Amino acid sequence: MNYPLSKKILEEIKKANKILVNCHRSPDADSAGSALALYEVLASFAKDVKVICPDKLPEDLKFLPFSEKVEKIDFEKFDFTPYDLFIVLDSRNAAMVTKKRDMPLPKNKKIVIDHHKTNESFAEINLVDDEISSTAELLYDIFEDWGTGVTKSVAQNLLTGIIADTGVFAYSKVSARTLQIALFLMEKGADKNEIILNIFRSYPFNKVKFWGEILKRMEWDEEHHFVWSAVPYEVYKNFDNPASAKASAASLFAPVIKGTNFGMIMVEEEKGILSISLRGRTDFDVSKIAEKLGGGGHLSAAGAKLYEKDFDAAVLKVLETARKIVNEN
Ligand SMILES: [Mn+2]
Repeated sequence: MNYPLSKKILEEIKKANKILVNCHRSPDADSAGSALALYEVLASFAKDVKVICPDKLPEDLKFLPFSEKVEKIDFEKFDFTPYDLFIVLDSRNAAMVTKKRDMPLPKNKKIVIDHHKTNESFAEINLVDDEISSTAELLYDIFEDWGTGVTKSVAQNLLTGIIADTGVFAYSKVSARTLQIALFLMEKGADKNEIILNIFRSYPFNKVKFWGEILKRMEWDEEHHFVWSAVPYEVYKNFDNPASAKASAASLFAPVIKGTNFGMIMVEEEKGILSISLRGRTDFDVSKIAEKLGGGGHLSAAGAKLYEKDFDAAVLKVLETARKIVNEN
């Protein structure tokens, strides 16, 4: 038994007939892979399962088995009343689930399964393990606790979540156990090459060109040991609003510069909304900065959104917050 709560979660699932599973806003590979793996397992228990998301699943995740099951919904309009249980995956708070800033979650019984350090434990049952690489790895352990067999498609969905959330097994939360699980999933038929090709080698050309803008604007704060770049909406929109360009640029360029502890990529993705991705290079905890800005995340990968009309003021606020936290640590 990996988690004492696994049994309690299974009991709630057994009692339920109609179950909702979510993908979080701007769904990433861990969110979608986890949701679709859980979808398949719950369906194999003869449950009526629906996977809901406040955004559309991005094209580059359509290779995932059962990806057609992800349904974009508006949380303000969707009828939650027929559902007995809502299982919330890979989401640290309500806003990440609904994409609305101040909307409470529906009243359905909820279970949270997550690996974000800053998870707000907002359900009746909360299984949060911030020592684990990904929600997909956590789900693998839960399935093992349940004694559920892993099909080829469950293996593919889980391995996708693990590979994506670990930057191909590079990040610090990758343990020997993570690698053992990956080995087992590949033995079950998961196709590592297909995952790498789709997640790390299928960037649209406009996205890569946009990264050029990010790099061109990158600054080095030598005193506080970080790099940062900020792109206003007027520039972003000229590149046809490339999806998740900021997060992937952050993973690629923010934590790789000698002499720094971390990097921050800021993109005004909607007019008046500055979206920030932070990535750590050393053991400096970037989630502290994200939390101060109203966001959250992990030790070496975190994010936040600032709702601030003036772009320069928003950027300044991020820089001042970062410098303050660096000085305090
Ligand atoms: Mn995740």
